Amino acid sequence: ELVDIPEPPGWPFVGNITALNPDFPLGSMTALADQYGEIYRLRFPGRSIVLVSTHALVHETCDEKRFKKSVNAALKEVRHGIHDGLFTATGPEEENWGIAHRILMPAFGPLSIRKMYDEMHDIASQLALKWARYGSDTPIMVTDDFTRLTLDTLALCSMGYRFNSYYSPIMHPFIEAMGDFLLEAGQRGRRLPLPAFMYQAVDKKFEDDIKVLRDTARGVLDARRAGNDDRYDLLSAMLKGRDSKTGKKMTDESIMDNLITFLIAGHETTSGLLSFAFEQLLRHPEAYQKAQREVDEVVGKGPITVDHLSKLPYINGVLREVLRVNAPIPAFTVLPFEDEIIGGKYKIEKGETVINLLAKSQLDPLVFGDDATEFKPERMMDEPFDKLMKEFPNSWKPFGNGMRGCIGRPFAWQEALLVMAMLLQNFNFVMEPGFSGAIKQTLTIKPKDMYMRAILRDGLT
Ligand code: MNH
Repeated sequence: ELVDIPEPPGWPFVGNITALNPDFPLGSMTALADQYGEIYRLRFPGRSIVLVSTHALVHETCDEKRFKKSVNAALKEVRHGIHDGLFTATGPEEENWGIAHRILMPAFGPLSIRKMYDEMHDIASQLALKWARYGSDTPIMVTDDFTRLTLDTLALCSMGYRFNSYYSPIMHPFIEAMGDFLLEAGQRGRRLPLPAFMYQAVDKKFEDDIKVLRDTARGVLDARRAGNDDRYDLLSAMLKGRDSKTGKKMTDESIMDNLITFLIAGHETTSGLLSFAFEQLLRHPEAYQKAQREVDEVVGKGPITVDHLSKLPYINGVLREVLRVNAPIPAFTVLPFEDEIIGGKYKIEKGETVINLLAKSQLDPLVFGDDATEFKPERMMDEPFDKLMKEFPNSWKPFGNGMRGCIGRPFAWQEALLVMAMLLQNFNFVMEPGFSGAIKQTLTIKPKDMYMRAILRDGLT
């Protein structure tokens, strides 16, 4: 028996557009889920979306035989700048996606990422040095400094480029252009239908920002080709790699698309993960103590090596639990190849966008119990985590799904473990009073206006 999917009442012409707070659409989406339940539909001019909030329904839409990634309205705008790069490609029907995917999978494998350890360590120690120099009286804008860290790490490890962001209040022109480009891409989807000339100035700026991104990538690529250095990074993997299936190499355009893609896809997400991790540890002193004790026991006072990182089971649990309760990408979108029925009773039409609301489904009490909303790193340590993945596949999806899942996961994991270990080893942290717990949403989410202070434990190691 089919059941109608609930729909909040809308307005003529604009439908449910006013149901979403433009500054924090996620908040509106979860509130509507609380009101309407496991599934509901929103209608906008010319399209509709279905939002699902339970593990059972998300599990169904993760079936890649029935559903595929949907390049949503914001991602379509991002395509103006990075085309069919890995993140924004529609799927295997775009040949460049497959070529890049096959060439880059090994380059993002754990063994290749290990080779990037020294450069990750370089950027992480610069952050520790900066915070040590601040002294314990200076409130640290946590998310901004983590974003400098993740951007500088990505640029160095992907193409040997140094943004040197830490000591500059003005971001590097590339970073500035990237931020403005992403902001405008998000805003275009909400444009009022005014005559084109009204948007001339913002459109020009959009094109100019894209030019800065591409000119920078082109410059790095040309310089690498002209030089004869033999460094290993993602750029060299792309320049040298040949696709096992088609025998083709990546084109220069595709290499540039993907260089920019890594910076876009990898910086806010990892920065959000680290920021939420410190928020949670500071809210849960017991977890904080355990994490710090683990670093003291495993690493002690000396330098952190890549081998230490595989011996931090509790911090692994912390990071996974943070991604469960505060996924930086709190939803991902798919669409059905054909008309579909999910949950045995809800009909979704071919091509209609389905939003998997991780911010709800990853808190499903049927999977995580009555304490599903609480932060408990123990439940995400290796053994219970492996059990969870077997018992409830697709209950933890912060890296997305299947072949369109995150290619940068080992990169992000190594970086996050290293930074957690280094900061806990060297500092004690306190939350600066006044933090409201609010969230800032762009393409990702992160804590809004969170400041903390860093107190050196001994000297810096
Ligand atoms: Mn990442 C895809 C989350 C770090 C590069 N990433 C995805 C998706 C999610 C995601 C979710 C799927 C999006 C979708 O279905 O539309 N990514 C994360 C998180 C972190 C992260 C939570 C850190 C924590 N990602 C990184 C890093 C890089 C990266 C670091 C690059 C170095 N991610 C990608 C790319 C894709 C992706 C590239 C697209 C892969 C594909 O579709 O082929």
